[in-house]
Amino acid sequence: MKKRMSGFLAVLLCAAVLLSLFPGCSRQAPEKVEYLIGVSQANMRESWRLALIRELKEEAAKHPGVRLIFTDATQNSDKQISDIRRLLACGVDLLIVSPCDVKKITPVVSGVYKSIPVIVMDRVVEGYDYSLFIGPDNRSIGKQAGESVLRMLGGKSGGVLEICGSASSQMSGERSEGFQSSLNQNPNISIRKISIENESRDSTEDHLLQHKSQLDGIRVIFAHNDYMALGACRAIEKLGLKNIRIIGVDGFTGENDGIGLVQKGMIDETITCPTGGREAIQFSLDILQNVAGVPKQEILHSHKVTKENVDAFVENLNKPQTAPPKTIRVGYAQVGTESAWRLANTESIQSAAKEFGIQLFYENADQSPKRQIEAIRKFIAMKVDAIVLSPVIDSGWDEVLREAKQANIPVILSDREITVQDDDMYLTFIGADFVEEGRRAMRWIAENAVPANKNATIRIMELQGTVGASPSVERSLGFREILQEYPNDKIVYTRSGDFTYDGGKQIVEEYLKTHKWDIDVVYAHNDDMALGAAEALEKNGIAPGKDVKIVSIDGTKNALNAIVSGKMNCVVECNPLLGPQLMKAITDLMSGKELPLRIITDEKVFTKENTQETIKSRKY
Ligand code: GYE
Repeated sequence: MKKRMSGFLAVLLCAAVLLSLFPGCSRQAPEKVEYLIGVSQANMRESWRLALIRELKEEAAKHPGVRLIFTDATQNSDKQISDIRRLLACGVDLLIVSPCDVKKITPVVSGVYKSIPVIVMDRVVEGYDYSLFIGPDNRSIGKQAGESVLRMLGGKSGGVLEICGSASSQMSGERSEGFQSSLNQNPNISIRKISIENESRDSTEDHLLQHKSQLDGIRVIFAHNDYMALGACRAIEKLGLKNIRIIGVDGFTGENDGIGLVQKGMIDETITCPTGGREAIQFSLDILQNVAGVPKQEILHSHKVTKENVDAFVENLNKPQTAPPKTIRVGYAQVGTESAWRLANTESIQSAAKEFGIQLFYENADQSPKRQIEAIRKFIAMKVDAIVLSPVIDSGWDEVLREAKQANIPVILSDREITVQDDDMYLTFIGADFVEEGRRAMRWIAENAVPANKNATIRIMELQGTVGASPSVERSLGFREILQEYPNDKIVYTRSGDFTYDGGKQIVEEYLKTHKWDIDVVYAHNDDMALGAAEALEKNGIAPGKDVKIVSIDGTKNALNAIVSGKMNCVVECNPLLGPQLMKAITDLMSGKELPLRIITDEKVFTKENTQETIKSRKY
């Protein structure tokens, strides 16, 4: 009895301590708390992070029963790790974390993700052990700034000063990469770089006043955030220098924030970097209420705001959302009918259009890019409200997309990506991370295809998809990225099977015409080619899944059944059911809502250990 009393007192004491540490920790607060969300912020010093906190609070306030608890890691990873532990001890239902240092926080996030959902903000952790990542595309921000510098210098030579943030910052590294990739177009530009560890206005101003020679010959400054841009502006003023253009990043509307500085003419341009706070709360509720269609990554758009468009930008910011038009008309240029995945993808998009009451004009291009271009021109002539393109290959789209842009018809990419001169040729991409799919396939091979003796080589046959199609290009890239870590594993034969069953079959038959079978692993860019290859192997007395390992990508029912029957060994999922997300995005767009730059779907890896339970409910 005495022992039980002391135990109860100890729990009471703990609860009291937690309550004192986190007053919000109590679920018994005045109004009933339904969801307790912990927010671990890297620091509460930077304006961008304070804006994120503000937006999280504003959005949460719209949802009764949602309670947020914040921690401030003061830019110290060890503190952030203990903050996260304390939030867990507080019994939060979901964790939102904006990492100080992604390398140090990654294992902690993976651990937490085993017990509760985790939303990662701003800087993505390594791997995919989290529920959702919301953040900017820092390379695109740097690239846009570089394009502005090229425009400002008008192709002439000139000195450019890049004011970077902390040298260890993932954000700054990526912005620099994007910046450099644009400036490479004009070799006459000389770049000078400085790094301001705390990324603040005053440190930037002080640094430039103490090292004014760093401004010699400088015509344009690109600062990785608006506060460093303001610091540079103040230093230039104090030094009496003239005609130096300044570009910042973040684009908040306060007096001394990016938009305000552009409106006052203190800086020439800012590139917006939205916080994603609103989306984080909306998705937190979707996750906690098991709403379908939560993506794996939501990459937010960044816009250039200049003297010329600042007023229109601010006006648009404050524009209330409108009801979508009664009937939304959408032109949909599909790849073809080449695989089970494709058929499921088309079905998902057509049925979701019905559900959303969207009028869909569907064109099947039978894997011909030319027919897709014709289809898009037809949609432009029909004056549809939006065009959805699933491009057969990734290049050759600039001209026809420019026509769609001139006709003011937004283009959304579904499933596959393209390379275009101007990134604003399309609005959003919804689909998978094909590079990661390739990595996952090779990671499985590295762990499961063990050579007969340690010096033996694992011989891999690669069945590639359509040449020039983004899934083929990127599944090859991701696969080779991991392959290089395993010198004993070699791709000895690679051919394109065009993502078709017959294509996969023919490759194996071709090989056996001139070779005796000496392949340890067949890596197929999709299930259909893998199943075709398996048929050809069986016909030649080689047991697929046993004599040779079969690894593919998609996750169709046929392939999952082949895993259960032992004819295939691993299938990396690529989700074809993009319909609901696509139709929601189009409806949002038609209501005046800003769409993210990229929406990346959530996917699994199937092996004999975890396939059986999935097959029954598999829709495709
Ligand atoms: O893997 C394949 C289809 O674009 C992701 O295309 C899609 C691919 C998919 O032919 O089955």
